[in-house]
Amino acid sequence: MRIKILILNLLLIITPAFPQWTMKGCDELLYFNPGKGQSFGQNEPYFPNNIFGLPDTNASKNAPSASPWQICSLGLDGEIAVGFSGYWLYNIPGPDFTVFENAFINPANGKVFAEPAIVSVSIDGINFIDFPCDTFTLEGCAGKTPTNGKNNPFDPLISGGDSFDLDVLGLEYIKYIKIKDITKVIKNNKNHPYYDPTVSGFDLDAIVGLALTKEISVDQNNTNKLLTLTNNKLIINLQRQFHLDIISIEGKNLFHYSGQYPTVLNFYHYPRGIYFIVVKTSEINVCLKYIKYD
Ligand SMILES: [Ca+2]
Ligand SMILES: [Ca+2]
Repeated sequence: MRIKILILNLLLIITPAFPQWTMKGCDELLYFNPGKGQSFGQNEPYFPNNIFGLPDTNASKNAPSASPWQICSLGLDGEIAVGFSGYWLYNIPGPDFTVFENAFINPANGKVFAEPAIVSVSIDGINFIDFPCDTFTLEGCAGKTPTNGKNNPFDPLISGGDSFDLDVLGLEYIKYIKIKDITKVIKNNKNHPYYDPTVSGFDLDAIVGLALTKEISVDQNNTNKLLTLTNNKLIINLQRQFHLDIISIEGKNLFHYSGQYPTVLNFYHYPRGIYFIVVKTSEINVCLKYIKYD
């Protein structure tokens, strides 16, 4: 069986020291499909800057963000996907990103006014994997924890919002985050613990990444000095300690290798599909994306 490896895209991710993570709010819109019943903050001049960057600093559990300059309502069943332009989000110990909605404590009944959503993540922006979300308790969903806008938005212990850990899905790296409104599970069920007839859909304030690494596109020939990917072999010409991971299109770590000498790795036994090869040293992160087919 003849196997060809087609390099579709070659990316070089460089960090001055490893690990050194960037923390920031999302700043890339992949797509937005508004739902029904609400159009607050969905258009210019508010959108999409109202969901980029950090959460509303005036938001609290008693005074939720209510400005179209800060909030975009997804509407019932609305869906939005965003990313961090030129960055990858990595799985570090503990939470990896936080989703800020404008949940608040309803003074009339002391309950959280929740407009929940399912959170999903993706490497390619096409195939998304859902975080488990209990539609009754809202455990694992976004949109149930108020924002503490005066606190550090990069500290999940005090920032408020709902934080997510890629460990739950067994993923090492992602590029995109999707928010899908499921507020109808509350609105249409009088027995729901969060029931409120006035809920109208998830209101997105911000999504903050806690471990991002910048990617820089480089000429393929330059990268080939360090890495050569040909047919079913990867030749690594590094003369120092390195770590290599092979990541599936779903973000799962298929293989890990540590070494310090020039090495040849065979991939002939991998089924056809899209893979990512991440090579790290003390100074660089290199990520190769390729399609293998026969
Ligand atoms: Ca905002
Ligand atoms: Ca994590």
